[in-house]
Amino acid sequence: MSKLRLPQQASADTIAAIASAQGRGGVGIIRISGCGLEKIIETVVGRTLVPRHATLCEFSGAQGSLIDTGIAIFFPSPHSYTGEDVLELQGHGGSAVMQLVLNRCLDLGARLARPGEFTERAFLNGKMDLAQAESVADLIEANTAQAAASAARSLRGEFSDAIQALIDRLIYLRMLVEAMLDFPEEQIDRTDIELRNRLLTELENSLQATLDRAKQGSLLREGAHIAIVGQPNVGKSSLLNKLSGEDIALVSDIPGTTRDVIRQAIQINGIPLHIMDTAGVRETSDAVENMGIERAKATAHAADLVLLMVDVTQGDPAKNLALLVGVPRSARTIVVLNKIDAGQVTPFDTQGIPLVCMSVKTGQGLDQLRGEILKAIGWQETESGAFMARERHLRALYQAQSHLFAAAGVVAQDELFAEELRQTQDALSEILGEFTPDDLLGEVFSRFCIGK
Ligand SMILES: Nc1nc2c(ncn2[C@@H]2O[C@H](COP(=O)(O)OP(=O)(O)OP(=O)(O)O)[C@@H](O)[C@H]2O)c(=O)[nH]1
Ligand SMILES: [Mg+2]
Repeated sequence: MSKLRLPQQASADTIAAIASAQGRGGVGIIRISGCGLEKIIETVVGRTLVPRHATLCEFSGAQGSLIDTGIAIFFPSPHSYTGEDVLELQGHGGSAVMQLVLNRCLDLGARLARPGEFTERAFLNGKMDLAQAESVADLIEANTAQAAASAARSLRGEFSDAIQALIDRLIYLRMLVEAMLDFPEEQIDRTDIELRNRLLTELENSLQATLDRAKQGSLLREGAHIAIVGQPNVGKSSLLNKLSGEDIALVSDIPGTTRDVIRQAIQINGIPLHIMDTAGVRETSDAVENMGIERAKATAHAADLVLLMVDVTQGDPAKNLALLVGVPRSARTIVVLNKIDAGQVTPFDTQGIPLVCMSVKTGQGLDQLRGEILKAIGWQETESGAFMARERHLRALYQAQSHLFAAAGVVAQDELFAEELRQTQDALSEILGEFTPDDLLGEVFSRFCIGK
């Protein structure tokens, strides 16, 4: 188990990595962290560095040969990213030149950093909590402006502060209850119960608000998988092309055009969505088409959301609902009635499934479909913005919520009440990484890129 620690400069070996992206770039950065930077500064930079000042210098190789001219910045502990002594060497961003500078640092005693090791050290040295450390990776990986904004908020500590505020309130409530446990002769009275209930309700509301923002962040991070299914020729591939704004899937008036699942990543309001166009489902003796139809069914089965596409010009729309047989109830569905430019919409019972009438050809109803998709996957614009939350955070928040719920059932039983509150606090503390199994830390940081 790891607990936030104070900087432990003396025990850390020196790690080095290319921190800038691979390939060619205007500038490349080598980052080195740990003890023993003096030798690298002396040998590679050859100058005394004023803390946190950019110094133009020549980076030297073995026997003093010139590798590059660049900028060196020294951040002495504890005022650095990792909390240790950190040296940044900014040179020309070519892969050969970067590798030469890195190799020189490795020759002088540094070792190559593991993925995420700089941030792991920042966490272990108390520079940031675990939720903030995770948001570093999320910010780097963010593909949309909204995802980046919510990761930046989490990195600044907004998510952690919300969790800490919940923990502080819990501690106050636990203090009240545990004081009673210390004096068993004191009888709990009605005002105590009222106070406990009031504080519990406040806690429940704040936890719910945090959970709502975290769920939105999780959507921004993970997105959703959406399958377009329906009979042949209803316009599924046309819809994929329309939503993505690209001519990706073949479209023709020959039923059975699409055979395989065609995947495309798009975004609506910054939410990453993975759209899957599938083969039209029908009875056929064509073996290859049947394979495609099986894939279509499996895709619908695994999706978070199914767009059941129906052609207004083709027979009884209600019959299409039979295609949903086998799709699990957890997958949400929208019936998309297409080609309203070419036929009359006859009202039919969608069995409670939301219905969008549209024309892929003219674009009519497309914005309504986008809105229904966002609604179906649970996206709500929160005024205060989403927290970039991960599955692990959501699990912990749900766990905290269930203990808080259990606490509400035992308000008058001091010991049980205290125990539920303790477990609520433990679940929340796990988000910040206060008591975190080491294998979880390994899992979190191994997904980072090298040099971060
Ligand atoms: N009038 C009209 N035609 C459309 C519309 N959407 C698609 N089509 C036409 O319908 C035909 C079939 O379109 P596709 O997108 O290939 O249909 P599909 O559902 O992918 O068909 P399969 O791949 O065979 O299952 C094409 O000729 C399209 O141009 C629409 O909104 N209005
Ligand atoms: Mg198709």
